[in-house]
Amino acid sequence: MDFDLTDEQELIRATAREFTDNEVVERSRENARNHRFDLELVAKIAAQGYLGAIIPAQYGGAGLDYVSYGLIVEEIGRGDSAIRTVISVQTSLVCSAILKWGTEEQKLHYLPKLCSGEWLGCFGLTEPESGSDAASLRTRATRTDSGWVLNGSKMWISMGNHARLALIFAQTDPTQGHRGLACFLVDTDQPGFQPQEIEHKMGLHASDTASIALEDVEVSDSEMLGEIGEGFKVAMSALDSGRYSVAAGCVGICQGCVDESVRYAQEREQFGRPIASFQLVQAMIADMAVKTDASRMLVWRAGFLKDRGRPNTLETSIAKLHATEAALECANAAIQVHGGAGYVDDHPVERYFRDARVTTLYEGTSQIQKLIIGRAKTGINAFVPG
Ligand code: COS
Repeated sequence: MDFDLTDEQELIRATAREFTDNEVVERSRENARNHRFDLELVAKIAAQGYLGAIIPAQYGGAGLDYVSYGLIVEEIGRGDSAIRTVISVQTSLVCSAILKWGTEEQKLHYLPKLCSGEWLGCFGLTEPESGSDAASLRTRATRTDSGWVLNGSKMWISMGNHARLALIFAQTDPTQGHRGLACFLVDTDQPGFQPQEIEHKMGLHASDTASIALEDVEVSDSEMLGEIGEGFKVAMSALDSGRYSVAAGCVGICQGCVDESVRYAQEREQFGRPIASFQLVQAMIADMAVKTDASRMLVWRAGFLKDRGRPNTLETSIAKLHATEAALECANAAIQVHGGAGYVDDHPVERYFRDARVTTLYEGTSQIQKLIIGRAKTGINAFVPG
């Protein structure tokens, strides 16, 4: 077993770290305070090649392996989860789905625009009445003479207001359950595509989150991704990549909590000495360090499997479950180390806490990850239809 990164991976990590320190950290507090979806920063991220890291060069991507992608996402996640969400959605949910399921024509048409950042994409799976039970979604795709028409609504869609391309999952035949679902590549310029900003979120203030109404949105047959009935598999395979990306971003939050807590504990003095010298403070930092390392190892294992084309849904769920819960625990502990100072945004730890909170919800809740893991271990499916 080799825990060393290659020279190229070390360089990619160092570059992403420098970029994060110089460009992302700089802006994160103000963007969060102003609820600003920073398109200028998105353009810089695209210029770095971070929107299509795992997409082959022939389609405009950087052609990197999954471990390298995870290293990039970890660094950006340390800087700002809101902008990390852009990378995760664009690269993992949108680009990886097109790469896996698209025709050659679709790949050549969409991927270069997405990798370059010319277009943003969003992933329209979740609905007001369908979250964990993704197969129960109600958006309908109805056959027409020239293709399909979509009607329904989507909820909690990252980048839904700015995306030029939306992957919309819709039911073609309700009697077929998950085998009736299809995925459509929807041009968001159409009048029937109506996104609306979701306001008053607890965290990710600098990210764009939308609800989307779909009213008679027309799509052609050539805009279907995969075949009729393959929509659920498109979604699940995209989530295999998306959950990995969220997990890697959470390793970044964990690492940020360690770094910030160590720095603060060394500087802050109480009872005549730095609080870093107190055993109870060291215990909190040690717990954070262990959680960070364990999460990172799980992410690297999942990346290792992906790079070898081996099954990894279980390992990805394990990494996502552990890293997201660890991020929340580390952020909570980091605020404790900072005391009152951690309760305002002078330090990033309060933002880490608010931004980490959603990660145990989106791309499959912690409970869903546990049931995926439990099913794999026991062989018994706990997702029994009611
Ligand atoms: N990749 C490709 N195909 C997959 C897959 C994967 N990772 N996981 C499952 N499938 C396929 C299965 O092979 C099966 O195929 P068949 O129809 O040929 O048998 C089909 O999909 C159904 O699989 P499964 O039985 O696992 O489906 P379930 O209904 O049991 O899935 C869960 C239930 C809860 C796992 C699923 O609905 C889920 O992940 N929900 C959470 C959704 C989510 O993460 N939402 C967040 C949205 S993005 S913010």
